[in-house]
Amino acid sequence: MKEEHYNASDIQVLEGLEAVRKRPGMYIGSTSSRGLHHLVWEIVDNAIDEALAGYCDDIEVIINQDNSITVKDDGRGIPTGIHAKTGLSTVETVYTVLHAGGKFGGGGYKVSGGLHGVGASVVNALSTWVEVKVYQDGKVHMIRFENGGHTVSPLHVIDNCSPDRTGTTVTFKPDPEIFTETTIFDYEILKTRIRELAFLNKGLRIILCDDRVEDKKKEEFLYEGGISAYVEMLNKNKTPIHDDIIHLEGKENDISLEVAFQYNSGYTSNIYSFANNINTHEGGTHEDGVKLALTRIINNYARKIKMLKDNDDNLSGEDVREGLTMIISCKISDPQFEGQTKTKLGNSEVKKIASNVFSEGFERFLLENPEEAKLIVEKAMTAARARVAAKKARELTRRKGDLDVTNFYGKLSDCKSKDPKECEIFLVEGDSAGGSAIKGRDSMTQAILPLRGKILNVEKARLDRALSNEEIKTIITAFGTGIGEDFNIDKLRYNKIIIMTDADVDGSHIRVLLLTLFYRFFRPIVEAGHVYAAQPPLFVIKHGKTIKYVLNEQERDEYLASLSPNTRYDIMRMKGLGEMDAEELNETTMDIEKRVLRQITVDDIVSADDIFSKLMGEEVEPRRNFIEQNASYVENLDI
Ligand code: 28F
Repeated sequence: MKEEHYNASDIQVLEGLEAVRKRPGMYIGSTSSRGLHHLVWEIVDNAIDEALAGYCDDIEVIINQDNSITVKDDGRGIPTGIHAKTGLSTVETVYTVLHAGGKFGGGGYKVSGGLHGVGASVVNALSTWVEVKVYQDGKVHMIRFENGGHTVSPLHVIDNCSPDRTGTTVTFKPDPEIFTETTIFDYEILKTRIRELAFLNKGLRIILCDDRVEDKKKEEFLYEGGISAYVEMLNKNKTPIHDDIIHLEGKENDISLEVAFQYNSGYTSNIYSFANNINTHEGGTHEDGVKLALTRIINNYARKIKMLKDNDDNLSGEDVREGLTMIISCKISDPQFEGQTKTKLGNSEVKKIASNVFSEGFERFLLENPEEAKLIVEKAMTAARARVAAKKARELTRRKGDLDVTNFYGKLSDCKSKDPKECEIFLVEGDSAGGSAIKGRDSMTQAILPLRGKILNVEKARLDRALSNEEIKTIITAFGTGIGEDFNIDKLRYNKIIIMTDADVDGSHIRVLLLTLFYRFFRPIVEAGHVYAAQPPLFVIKHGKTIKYVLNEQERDEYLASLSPNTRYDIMRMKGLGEMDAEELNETTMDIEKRVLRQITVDDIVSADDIFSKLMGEEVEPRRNFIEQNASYVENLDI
């Protein structure tokens, strides 16, 4: 190893980045696929900051063939001069000193998200190599780091460029020693977040390229309409009840708030909020302020135009949010993220500001658009009547034992343990599979709920109608969380909810109906990752005395290839859960040690909502298009 002369700042640099390599989870959440993709967001956030500062219009993200990532922006370019404090170039400082990223130093602030905004130096620490090019003053400056952030070639000019070209290009290769689960980037994950960032930053063009595939994939995301375009996309398969997408924005002492929304004829509420471009899944003060104002304004207006009589009860928050698609975007200099997954905005001063900004804009909209206003109030009042009806029906699903016991307990074979952390419930299609599951299960921790009838399609139903469906009532009672206004995830009686249906068309239909129910009425359960799909085997291969169950074609072919050519295999396609006896069902699909479960997540709010609306919604056209476009992907369609 050649003689290294480290000065004080070198040692501080190495200790800083070494700390990141020792405990990467502290800086990027985890070293799973999620953490891997987080590296991209750290770099993209820096480019977005440059766009927010008004100096960059185009960002490009390229997945290179070796799964390194290149991010380009056409901003000012990271300053190439010497950084006063470190004696290094600013570029080298930003990439080697932890927390040096803070773009505008003390004065300004980083508005884009990122986990604690430690940014570029963390990416450097967790990469086998990083190359930064800065286009400035007609020159291309380059610096290269290797092995977790060591500068191997300090910033130097490598080329000329046109004098008016400025910007920053960063290429990095995540370190496989850190990202042991995977270092392969997922195009859909990158696409989802990039599209969301384009919605949240109107007018910003972000291009995503995948150079790993033959016909190099390239998609451009640019929404002049910003979050109004987001609402338009979310409502594209629904029936709006008023034409315009309402767009409100305002700013009070350094906090800016933007809201876009449109009511549709559906019954569900799709409100998504963001703080500094981060998806605040758990809500927070921005969302609370808007919701409070929405309820107050609609009640005031309804009373003013005498649609609500003096002795009528107020419309509830749930009533005024029925059929509402809304995006809330807040930009704030010192965001406090709270909650289980750090996705709840905690700044208390935001609530009043959000309420003021929203009230002022929405009151004006209602006064200027009496027709739309009337439609919105009418919808809320219909929802209120249904809510009252649902309240009566809901009493029946409360798990206080006052339910008619035979009806409920005849259906659920509960587990002995009462500790939710270890219990799981299987929702099983049909009585015969239900019977085998009850016989084959571990009765200490596994509950079985056989589903006899079809689950109602709740995409098109209000809660009161959903509660009239026996299967749904039984499911709600079994979960123990209550539903609607009473919903409380802390009362969930099972850690895992496992949908166990056949791989055929009927089974898939029941699974989608259940997922629609969960997505519409139990979304926090899905977002917390409690919902799974069991993977019953598709084939059984018998040769000699060996019986091998495999999940799908790929596993079948891999297994067959592993057998010596002279063994005579016969392969049988499993007909369904009902065909397996208790032993087999347990062995292949239920036993915690042997089974394969697929966790259901709602990461992509746009496509999840999109798919449910298309497949389960009112409009036939979008459903036909979706099926035509996706028919080629369907395998094992078993009519
Ligand atoms: C592909 C990733 O990282 N873009 C960036 C800039 C621009 C400036 C900057 C960045 C100043 C003192 C920290 C330029 N001119 N894309 C990027 N573009 N950082 S990162 O400044 C760095 C700060 O220390 C910039 C004038 N002001 C800021």
